[in-house]
Amino acid sequence: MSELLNNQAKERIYGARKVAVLTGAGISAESGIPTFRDTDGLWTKFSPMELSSFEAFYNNTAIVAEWYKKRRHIIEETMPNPGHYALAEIEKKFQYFDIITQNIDGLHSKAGSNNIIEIHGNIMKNYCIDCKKKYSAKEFDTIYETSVSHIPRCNCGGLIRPDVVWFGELLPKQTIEKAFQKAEKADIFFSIGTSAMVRPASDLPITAIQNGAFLIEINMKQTHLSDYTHLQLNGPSGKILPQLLKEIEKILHD
Ligand code: BV8
Ligand code: ZN
Repeated sequence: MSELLNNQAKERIYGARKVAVLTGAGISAESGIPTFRDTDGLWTKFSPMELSSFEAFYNNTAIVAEWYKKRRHIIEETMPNPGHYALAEIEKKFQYFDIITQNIDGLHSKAGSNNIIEIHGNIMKNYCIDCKKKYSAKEFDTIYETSVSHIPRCNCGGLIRPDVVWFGELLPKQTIEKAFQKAEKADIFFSIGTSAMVRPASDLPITAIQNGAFLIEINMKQTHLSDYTHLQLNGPSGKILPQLLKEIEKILHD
């Protein structure tokens, strides 16, 4: 495989102290988790608004609860892929390295990454919409299986929902503020496996370049972001990231 990085990228990596990464569903595709918009994506069967919104949950609780339970069971069986593991290694090469992920699958921490900002939440966590009591995935499943018509309710009577950010919901204030701070200060910003269509996540790479970052995109194809990037690496992240790790090691050890 020819070298991924051009001289400009090598220089920027050599001098970088702060690196931030935005990941999307594409980085988990090679772990077997369907993305959202690809042809075999989750949303080909349902539209996002039908399932990933509070209204959908409130009006079709059993359907939405089942959809998340099904997705979670797929996720519980999946392992990180070489792309996740390579990122966990690349983290060690820089003084400051943060992963801002749109994914709710927890695969970055399973792969050993430390500084992870889950801006859309985590599918393993659940809480009561009334009293905010937290419920583990296991507790949720038990309540779901034993509840009347699979409407998962807290002992206070409130509905139990997944701790994820739905369309039309605000992202947790501290979490998104921290993500924008990382983007503002980044010397290098990677956008990996995201169609860059969902806001405010998709504003992060733009914020990074507006503050002088070198923007590298890793994706199978062009996205909304591609015209703004300094370097486009096209291909599966599970293949590109291990190669990128080798090239970064070479730059920083030479
Ligand atoms: C907000 C958690 C303020 C849940 C997710 C109209 C009405 C209501 C809202 C809006 C509106 N217009 C705009 C908005 C704002 C809205 C938005 O951006 N909508 C878009 C669709 C236009 N955003 C929000 O609502 C956010 N909140 O703004 O609050 C507000 C309030 C009210 C009204 C307006 C604003 C909340 C957004 C969070 C939604 N929750 N997830 C769950 O997962 O179930 S979003 C969900 O979809 C994911 O988390 C992810 O963020 C997004 C999917 O995007 P990607 O990760 O990029 O995945 P995708 O499949 O699209 O792309 C995969 C990419 O990978 C592709 O490019 C592919 O080429 C590439 N790829 C595939 N394989 C590989 C690969 N690359 C490399 N290697 C591979 N192997
Ligand atoms: Zn409750």
